[in-house]
Amino acid sequence: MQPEKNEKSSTRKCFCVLIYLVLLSLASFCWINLKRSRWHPQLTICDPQTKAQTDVSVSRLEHLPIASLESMLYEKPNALKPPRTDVLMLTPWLAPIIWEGGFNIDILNAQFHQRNVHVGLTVFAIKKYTVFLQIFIETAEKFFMVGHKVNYYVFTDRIKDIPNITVAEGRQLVVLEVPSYQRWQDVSMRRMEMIRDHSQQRFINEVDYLVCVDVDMKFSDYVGVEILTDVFGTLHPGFYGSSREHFTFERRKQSTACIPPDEGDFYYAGGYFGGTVEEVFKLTNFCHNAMMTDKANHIEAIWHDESYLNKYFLYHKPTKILSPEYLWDNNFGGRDFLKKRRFVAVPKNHNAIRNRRALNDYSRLRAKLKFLG
Ligand code: 48C
Repeated sequence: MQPEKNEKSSTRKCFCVLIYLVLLSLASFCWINLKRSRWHPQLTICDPQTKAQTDVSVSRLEHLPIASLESMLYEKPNALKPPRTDVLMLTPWLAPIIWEGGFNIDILNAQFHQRNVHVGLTVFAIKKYTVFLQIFIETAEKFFMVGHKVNYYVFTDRIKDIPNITVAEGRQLVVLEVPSYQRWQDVSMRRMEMIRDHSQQRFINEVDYLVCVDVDMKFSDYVGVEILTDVFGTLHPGFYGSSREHFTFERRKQSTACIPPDEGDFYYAGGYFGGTVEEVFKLTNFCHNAMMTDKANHIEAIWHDESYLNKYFLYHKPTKILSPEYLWDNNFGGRDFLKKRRFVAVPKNHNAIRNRRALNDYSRLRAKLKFLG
């Protein structure tokens, strides 16, 4: 009995040792993989679930296009010497302010051509303002986003008064028929609603960026892809040097456009804003809804759509700001800091326009100029 019993116990011992060795090798195999995976994520990991996730994320990244520019020669930027010291080049929230000398257009054009960017330029020519379209489009052909794809979106109530202008290759003139309003203030304010609705119905499928401007203007120097960003505003030419309390914000608490006297970064012009279609949709939707709330409460902000735009930009900061180079009135004359006048007001023949708006504008601009000293 004894030898048999010994034999059984030695077999049992061998079996236990074998199990122990298998478990040890399995544990060490997992430990090594876990350790190595920390440094080489593409390696397979014990847990099949984690492996699947890793594979997916790697494959999604692999399909990203590699953004690379062709070699080009230009002056080296100097990390210790800013291109300009006479003007503010960057806001406290790190949004560039766009001035001549502050950017290299060749680099920017290469970047935006690589993205095959398509830009929409919206302009409203309601009632007698159709008279401004010929100069507006002709000068845009010469100076606006030259070499890039551009859609001119002309909103009008007078289709037959739209001049027949042939635009260059890669550009198209789209005429959008919209209703007019009796009051010039309503014509101006309803632009927000119309840009919002058309952004949703059409622009989102046709262009990447929108630039939304007044029509009684002309381009007089280059306006290019340097202005493109998520969302931008433009410094009003009458207030770039004003202190905050001199900004003509809406101050009545009853209005949705109200800005308290101790708030405000800059005074933005109502006639020049833009950005991606998505961001312009959000901006115009906010402004339109704010206007409708005020209308229901029988109040209208002091400077109409411009007041609501300034309220929006106070709490939804622009990611770029255009300098007064991008919106100027030659009646103000020149300034040392104004190296370029890219987009300027067209002298209004009040009789031709027969619209109180022009006269009001003039008295308004004169009233504002007193702050310039
Ligand atoms: O198209 C019209 N028709 C009008 O009767 C009144 C305004 N407008 C649009 O709103 C034009 O696009 C104007 O440029 C804009 C309001 N802006 C101005 O009148 C001055 N540029 C401030």
